[in-house]
Amino acid sequence: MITSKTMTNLQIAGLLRAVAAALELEPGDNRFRIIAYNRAADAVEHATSEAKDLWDDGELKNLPGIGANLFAHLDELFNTGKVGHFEEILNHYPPALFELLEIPGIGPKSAFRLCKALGLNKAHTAVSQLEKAAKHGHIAKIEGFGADSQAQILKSIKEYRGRSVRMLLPRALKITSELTDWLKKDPHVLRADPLGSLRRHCATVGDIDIAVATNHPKGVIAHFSAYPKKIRVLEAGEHTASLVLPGDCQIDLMVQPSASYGSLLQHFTGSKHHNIALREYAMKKGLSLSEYGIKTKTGMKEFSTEESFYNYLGLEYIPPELREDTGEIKVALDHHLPRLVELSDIRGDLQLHSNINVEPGHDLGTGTPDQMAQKARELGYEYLGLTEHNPSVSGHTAGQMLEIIKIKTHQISEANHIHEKDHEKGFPYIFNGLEIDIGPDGRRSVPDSCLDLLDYACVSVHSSFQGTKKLMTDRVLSALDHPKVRFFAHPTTRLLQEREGIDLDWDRLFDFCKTHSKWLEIDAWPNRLDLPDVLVKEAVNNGIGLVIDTDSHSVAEMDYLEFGIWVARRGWAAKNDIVNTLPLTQMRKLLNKGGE
Ligand code: DGT
Ligand code: CA
Ligand code: CA
Ligand code: ZN
Repeated sequence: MITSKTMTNLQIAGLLRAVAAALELEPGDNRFRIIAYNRAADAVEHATSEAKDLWDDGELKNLPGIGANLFAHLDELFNTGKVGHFEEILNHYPPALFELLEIPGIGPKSAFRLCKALGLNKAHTAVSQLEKAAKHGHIAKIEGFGADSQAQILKSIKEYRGRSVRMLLPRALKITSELTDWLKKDPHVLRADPLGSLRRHCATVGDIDIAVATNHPKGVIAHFSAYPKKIRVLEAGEHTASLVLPGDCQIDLMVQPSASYGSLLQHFTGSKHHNIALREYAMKKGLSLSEYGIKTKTGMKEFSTEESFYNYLGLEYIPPELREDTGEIKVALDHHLPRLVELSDIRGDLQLHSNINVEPGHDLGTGTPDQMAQKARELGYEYLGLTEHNPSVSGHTAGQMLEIIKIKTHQISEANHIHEKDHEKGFPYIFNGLEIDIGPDGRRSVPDSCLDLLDYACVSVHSSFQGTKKLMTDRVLSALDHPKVRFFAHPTTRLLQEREGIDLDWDRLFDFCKTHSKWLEIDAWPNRLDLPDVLVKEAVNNGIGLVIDTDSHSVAEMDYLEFGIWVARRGWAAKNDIVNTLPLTQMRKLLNKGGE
């Protein structure tokens, strides 16, 4: 394995996983080290900053999942480009072995035996050599393998080659709701609920897991396996089954009777790290956890609900979004979990693009202000904010921009005036906002004279994504520095599965927001979900106000707000942390004050 001083997070995660795999083959009991390495790999892979940058800034130690030992190894890596201890372990095994581990179903032990039997040594060709050997029937002849595992390996290689990326939530939710409709056609299905990352509302989902409560597991598994949209049945056992749907989407089903349904939900909601931590906590109390219940000295206790399961352990109920082993067990033990924000707490949407033609450089909305207000009313909001993109810089002089904003301001005040009598009857109030591009030099893309006409503005980066952390942060802070600019929209600029986003000095940004009462947006657009959950948690810890909005460019998209709620919940946000849970009267006061 080639290592260097400048390894990326993904490469480091791969390195740590390789060491964990090698440790499985090393003599002695390495269980805890294997867990620690895999865990560190996850932590590094999911970190929002590059480990190298954290190390540069002396902050690598604070990354959860990196203990003293691992820190010493990474320190060596960034200093010298190598980790002596890793090399010593990895050198016991051929590079081909680590490549075979990419194939689903092949673990370190089988990979080792395959490499030995087939003489596989080099990386990069190992998978094709394995495939060739399987096609020629060589694998069936290796001791401990046989024809069945040979066929399975061929299938898995095919899957590995066509492996799809993780799913975004709207697709996962659609698939789940269609499948749930199908499941409910079977009268023996008493309940059906999502599990895993989908239930925890992670930004992306690897596969879909579903729980069913039933007293007829056999029949339910048969009904599930007969799902008309399936491509094939991967597995159908007594309590579990798996299907593949078009687009390489896997669905895992777990069934159990109602009496133990609570522990089933708990066990397969995960996350893996939460479950490991919970298991350790329970073990200290002499209890052992499983999907069937809690084993005590006197026998097995069953739980029909998750609440009773957690309560039995002396913990308050932990909402799925918090189950990531970031301190939730300790806080639940003290009964101090926040009451997480809910969709019904939201009083208005503050980032909406209507079709008021402000001649923007990009993306005008399609709905009229009235249509958007009507939709806001249906959603039960008291207000909405229209934040079209600023008039394009290249196409307008400062004077022309001011004229355009004057017209928009007039249009919005007319709309409010027409509906004035209706406000008491629930017609929402429209705020006059604007989404302003942050220029490469940190300048706002409209003259300040325009801002004077607005109720508020938000600023955001839509171009020039490259730049050092310092430069990018300077840019953002400079653009935020105006009393009418109330929040920073889609702060990382990430596009899930497309663009990683910009590098900012978050501590500096948080400090600035705190000192100047600026808010950060949680953009609920499912491809953005920006701020990401991990940063939401930091913002909440720093006492920074957050705005959850949809960034809608059409009326229908206004339904997406709940995706933002989930991100906020994953970041431990309570109602008080979310600015747009304030009622209209308070929001008006807050915006009219400017700068406060
Ligand atoms: P994903 O699918 O990659 O987005 O992430 P999850 O969290 O849905 O993970 P998944 O589908 O592998 O497993 C679902 C949950 O089941 C996981 O969060 C932890 C829990 N779990 C508990 N025991 C086991 C086990 O033995 N195998 C698996 N695969 N999951 C287990
Ligand atoms: Ca899953
Ligand atoms: Ca699964
Ligand atoms: Zn934007």
